[in-house]
Amino acid sequence: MNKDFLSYFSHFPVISRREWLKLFGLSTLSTLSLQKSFGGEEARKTHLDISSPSPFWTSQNPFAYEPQKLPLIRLNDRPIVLETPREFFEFSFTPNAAFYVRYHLDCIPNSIDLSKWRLFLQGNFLNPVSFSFADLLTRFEPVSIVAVNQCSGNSRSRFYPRVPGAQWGNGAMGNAKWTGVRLMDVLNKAKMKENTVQIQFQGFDYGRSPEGTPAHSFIKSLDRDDPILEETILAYAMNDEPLPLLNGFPLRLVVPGKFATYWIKHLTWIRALDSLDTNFWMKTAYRIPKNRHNSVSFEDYQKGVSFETIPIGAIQMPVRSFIIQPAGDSKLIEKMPVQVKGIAFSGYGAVAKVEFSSDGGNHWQETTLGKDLGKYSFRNWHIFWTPKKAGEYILASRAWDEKGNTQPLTPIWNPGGYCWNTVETQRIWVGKNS
Ligand SMILES: Nc1nc2c(c(=O)[nH]1)N[C@H]1C(S)=C(S)[C@@H](COP(=O)(O)O)O[C@H]1N2
Ligand SMILES: [Mo]
Repeated sequence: MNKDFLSYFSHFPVISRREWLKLFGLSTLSTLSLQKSFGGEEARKTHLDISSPSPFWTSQNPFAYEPQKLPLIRLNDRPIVLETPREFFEFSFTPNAAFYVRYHLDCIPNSIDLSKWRLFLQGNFLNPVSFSFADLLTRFEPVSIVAVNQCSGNSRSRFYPRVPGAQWGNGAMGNAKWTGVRLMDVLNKAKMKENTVQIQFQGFDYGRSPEGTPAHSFIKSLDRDDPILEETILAYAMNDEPLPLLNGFPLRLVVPGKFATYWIKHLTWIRALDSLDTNFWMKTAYRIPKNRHNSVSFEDYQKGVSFETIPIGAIQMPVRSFIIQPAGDSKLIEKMPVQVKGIAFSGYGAVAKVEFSSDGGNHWQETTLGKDLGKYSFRNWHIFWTPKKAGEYILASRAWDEKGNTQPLTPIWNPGGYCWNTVETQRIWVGKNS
């Protein structure tokens, strides 16, 4: 197992051009021009082969400069998609200005008049109401929670063979203190009817496609009997500041422990539904294999073997951990202790233990956990490590949560590129000191 684990990360296996084209649904004819860029040994030596898993912590893209944001890694600009650089994860709280950004639709407002803004409760309620921003601030008890917001496709660039979708490194996540009002307090004012089965959420961003099409509106729903509704909040503050526009100003849903696709930004409409939501974003997109690691074999998938799927909201975020420092960008020195630092989290409960390995996963040592900021938060960890002699090392970290869940050592695969939580490695070089 450890051998597989190491070889997976040390080499970058290549998928044949035919397989790659098939995966992306392209015909050979239309892709003759790709042959040059993706085929041939020469290209492989000088370019990152995008059919292989990315060896980089974050994606390798130019920086973008957006209002209210530090320079962030640009995956896309229509719609805006930005990744947080690795350095910001040294802190337990991700600064608002460095927090990653993901949109599906490209029409977002440049300004919002809070005196006109309303949150509408519609559908299967006895008392459909709307609230102003001032109502939210004054008529409800404020509550705060520290919670990790992670995109379902975080680390998608690790999938081999690669899958379509934003080729995120590990930076499609962030941890913040969210303050707002309880979803249940708001729902109770509108009085859900007995036969309500789901609550639907929509923000005011939209796409240029016709109304009613998936590319016009991004809409997600949570089951009425999901216990997470009790902990879900409508947040107007992020790290004790108003939300940055790109992270959902003026109000966003915070669903602790669940993937961020449910954390609707610019929240404007809450609808009580008396039948299951069958919109594209629930029924077709964001679905995962229904099994322990939400993983299927690529070969079976290619053969068309069918598998049962569930919406990604049916699970919590699987446990993960990351080494943030050392980052492999400079040599360490033999016999000199260094502090290895990182973060861990799990959607299933508190992080119980984080282990560290300096030999590619053959031996593991327990690390020291940092401050407990709540079970849905990043948990910092560190360990002092002394490389005994010069050479190359493969560092790794592996977290366990209080439910006994841990990270797989071997890669998972699914066609959406979701739920990656395989142990991450960090290659390190140690130099001689004499
Ligand atoms: N209104 C709206 N909310 C949204 C989305 C969106 O496209 N529109 N994308 C979701 C997805 S898939 C993710 S990963 C998170 C990203 O949150 P962030 O941009 O604040 O980091 O927002 C979620 N909420
Ligand atoms: Mo996402």
